[in-house]
Amino acid sequence: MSDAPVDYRPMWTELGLDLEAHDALLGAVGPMYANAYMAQEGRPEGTGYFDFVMSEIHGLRIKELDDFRKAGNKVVGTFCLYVPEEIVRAHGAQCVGLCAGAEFAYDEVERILPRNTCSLIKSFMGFKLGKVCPYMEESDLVIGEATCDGKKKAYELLGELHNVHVMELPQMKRERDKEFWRAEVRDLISKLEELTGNTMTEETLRSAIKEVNDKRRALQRVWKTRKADPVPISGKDALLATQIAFYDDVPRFTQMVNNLADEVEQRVADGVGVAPKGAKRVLVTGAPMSIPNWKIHDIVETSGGVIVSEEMCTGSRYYDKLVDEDGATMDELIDGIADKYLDINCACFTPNEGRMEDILAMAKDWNVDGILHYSLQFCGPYQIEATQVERVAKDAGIPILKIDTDYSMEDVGQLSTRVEAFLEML
Ligand code: BJ8
Repeated sequence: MSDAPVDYRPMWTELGLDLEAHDALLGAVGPMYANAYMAQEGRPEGTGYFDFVMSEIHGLRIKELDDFRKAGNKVVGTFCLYVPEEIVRAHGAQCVGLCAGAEFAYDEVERILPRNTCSLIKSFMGFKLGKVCPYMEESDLVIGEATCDGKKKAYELLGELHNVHVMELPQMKRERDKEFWRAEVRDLISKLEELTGNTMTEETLRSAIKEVNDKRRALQRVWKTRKADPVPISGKDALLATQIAFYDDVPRFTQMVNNLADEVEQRVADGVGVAPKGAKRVLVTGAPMSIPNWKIHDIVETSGGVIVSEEMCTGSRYYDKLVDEDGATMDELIDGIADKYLDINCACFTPNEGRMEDILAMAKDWNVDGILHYSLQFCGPYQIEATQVERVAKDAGIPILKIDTDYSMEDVGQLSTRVEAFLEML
């Protein structure tokens, strides 16, 4: 067998990517990854799988999805945690997370979106307009969700360029909101039946629930080891695991994360860490961080601190709760899925007391020295909710640092100074 690198360019061309722009994107992400990840010392060996997945992010995984589609199956792209992966998989389709974490084609984006739009929205529109995201182009359907106003309106524009279905999401969590959301999940089932030509059965649904729960259980195992001091895995690697969880093959990813969990559990037993015992322990909370957004973790962990937990959609909100596997009927299973997803504590909800409770519980259980609240500029929900997070943290006697940023690297120097001062003060 030849070890010559595979040429994915014909596949990218077939997908309609702009090869020159795509080269520029990959040319930027590679060094970012090397700087942030390969420079770390004492990483668990199991993180080698993430290095491999990242090296093939637009290669092997896209080829797998491409082959899957060419065999007559469907791929569904999502931007938010509220879209139930179980329902997608129970229709024989695969689900990939699309949230983009880098600035791209902003000139084009700012022709259709206001400049003061959050980086996350600008990024996904930029990836679409710049024709650089093979995951988007492999998606037969993109499922959006009515969370914040910016996303809602951006999906209308995206809908002019791609096949988009938007799920309506209540903004509160009362009994009648729950009923509404359960109906919305059932509408999604009809939509997916139409897309895939497959009818979900109790058996396919049970199996999908179990598979996705297994993925969450594996991530929970790694998360729990981060309670130890010294901490056996960096926050950066733990964040990467969650980011990859959104698009990797589910059973393979679960297996690899369970292997990593075996290793980091052993590290805890042996007292082996990636940071010295006593390093300042930080909980990060706020908006999600999509690949290749590793900015905050990198700053904290190169400033001598260590991130031990993420209360965010690329963190605990993704894996801390499981879907009920014991529903006796198809309806009970579907309701169990709807209820689990509505229980995610996104700042788009009012009130959002559950998030405050989660932050405080996590701060205690992971024994944190301080909290870092992360918001993207122009994100009303998280920037405003930061006031409440600050209040509950202060009431509990936990120091907190609030950071508002974007995807550019221009403020790294200034943020590093603030983070260093914060860590020193802890
Ligand atoms: S469940 S956090 S993934 S909506 S940063 S686009 S809120 S203006 S991302 Fe999110 Fe789902 Fe909630 Fe999670 Fe709007 Fe804010 Fe931008 Fe945001």
